[in-house]
Amino acid sequence: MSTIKACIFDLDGVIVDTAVYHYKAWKRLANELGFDFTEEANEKLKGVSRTRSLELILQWGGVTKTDAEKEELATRKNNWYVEMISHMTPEEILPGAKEFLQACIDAGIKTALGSASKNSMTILQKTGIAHFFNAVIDGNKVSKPKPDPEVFLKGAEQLNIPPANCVVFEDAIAGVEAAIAGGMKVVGIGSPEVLREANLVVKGLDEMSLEKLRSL
Ligand code: B16
Ligand code: MG
Repeated sequence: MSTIKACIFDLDGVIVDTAVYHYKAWKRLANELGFDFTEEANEKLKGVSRTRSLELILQWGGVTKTDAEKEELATRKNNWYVEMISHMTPEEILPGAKEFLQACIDAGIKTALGSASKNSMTILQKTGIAHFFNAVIDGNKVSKPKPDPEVFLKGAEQLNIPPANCVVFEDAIAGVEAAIAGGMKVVGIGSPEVLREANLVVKGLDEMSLEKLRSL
């Protein structure tokens, strides 16, 4: 057992739930292109980058687009999404997130954000939680999407903590895989049947404690 010196948190699905906003924006785009997009399909996009999400949606709709058209479509979706998250409030922080972040800080454990979203800073600012993180690594700072460990390794590097002393909190399978590939422990947020590879799975950060963290 190695000492836990840092916790790295995914954003969407762990600290806040912006999946509904992503869903509304992707659905609007799909409808404009002439096909539907279900909430079930949206589940498959959790933790997946914007570019990859668009590719999958076009594939599901049986539509082919050029690279330039894809860029325009991704921008169109993002503009709708950004408009929606600009109205986010501190009430949208998931139960237990702030309390667990504060418990980590009080215990001298460093904290970082490790998210695929290029809109992370807007979300952190609108919900008033930017000050809880010693480092923020988001979609603007990485070139390889999860399950590549780049986002978490950069977080550990910025915190100056070896990966073996870090714990990642993730709700997506690709994120759990990324943490493991980076040599870190991982707490899955969601269902144990889905996040099988995680060292521990809880329903939300309201179920986390320093005792559980130390037992990993
Ligand atoms: P953006 P996470 C991910 O956030 C979302 O789960 C995923 O649905 C989204 O496509 C991705 O961010 C990119 O977001 O379009 O804002 O750059 O779970 O890694 O915090
Ligand atoms: Mg997530």
